[in-house]
Amino acid sequence: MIREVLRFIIKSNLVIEVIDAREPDLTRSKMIEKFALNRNKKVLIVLNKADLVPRDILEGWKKIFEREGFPTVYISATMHLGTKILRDKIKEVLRGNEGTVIFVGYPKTGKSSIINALKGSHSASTSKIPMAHGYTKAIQKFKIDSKIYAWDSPGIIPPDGNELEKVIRGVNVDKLEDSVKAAIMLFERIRKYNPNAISETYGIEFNTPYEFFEKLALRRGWIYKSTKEPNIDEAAKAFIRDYHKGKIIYYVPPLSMIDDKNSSL
Ligand SMILES: Nc1nc2c(ncn2[C@@H]2O[C@H](COP(=O)(O)OP(=O)(O)OP(=O)(O)O)[C@@H](O)[C@H]2O)c(=O)[nH]1
Ligand SMILES: [Mg+2]
Repeated sequence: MIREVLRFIIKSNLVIEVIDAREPDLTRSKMIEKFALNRNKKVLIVLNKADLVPRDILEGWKKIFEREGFPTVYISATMHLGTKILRDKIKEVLRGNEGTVIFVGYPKTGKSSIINALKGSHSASTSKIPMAHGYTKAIQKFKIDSKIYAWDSPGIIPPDGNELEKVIRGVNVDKLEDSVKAAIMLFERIRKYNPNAISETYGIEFNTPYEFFEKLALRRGWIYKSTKEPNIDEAAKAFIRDYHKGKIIYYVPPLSMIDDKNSSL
């Protein structure tokens, strides 16, 4: 799967790396960045889900990535905020030249939502691309500007790292060995950065993560028929899915901003 992504990077002129603005450090892929830069491809970073993060924090991350040499924009694909800025940035980075763009990123960072937001009324064109197994599948390109196209199917980077990192990197919850354990790790991380996020999102009061998942399961009617116990596994999965859907508001500030403003974090 990753090989397919690398092949598209090689065929493109610009790589747009989509990351989750709540967790920029954990949802960027330095491997993909290096691969692209080594092949003389430009890399533009998009911090998506910006509706969940305050502007000064977004500006802080943008500065950090730009200092590293990556042009960076932040947007909210689902709220259609920043799409013009993104379009203009793509033009600027390509310096008026013709080009094809590939969107890459971990699952659930919002690649498809961005593509949909950018498509708007622009027409799509099709080209035949040979795929694995000897089949030829039509891969759509769509127009971003008069001379700029983007591949319609984004490159998905398989989630790697430890259990918590995999969850933050959009792993499919059904692939987790122990979804309750993983959900508790996510729960603790969210609570560290926004102590009220979970109770506010769900309107549930609790003292422990376990109690939260029990109450969530009971409220949704997820109960084992035989024992009448709450199915906390189902609740844990739903919680992780809600996180992926951008329903839980918290963010990790850049280290430099933590030191400046709030050394207790
Ligand atoms: N709050 C918020 N949620 C968003 C935003 N963009 C996408 N989402 C949500 O995040 C989830 C994933 O979005 P997708 O566009 O499907 O992400 P993707 O990167 O294409 O995901 P894969 O195809 O699984 O790799 C969806 O539930 C979106 O509604 C955003 O700007 N803000
Ligand atoms: Mg997608």
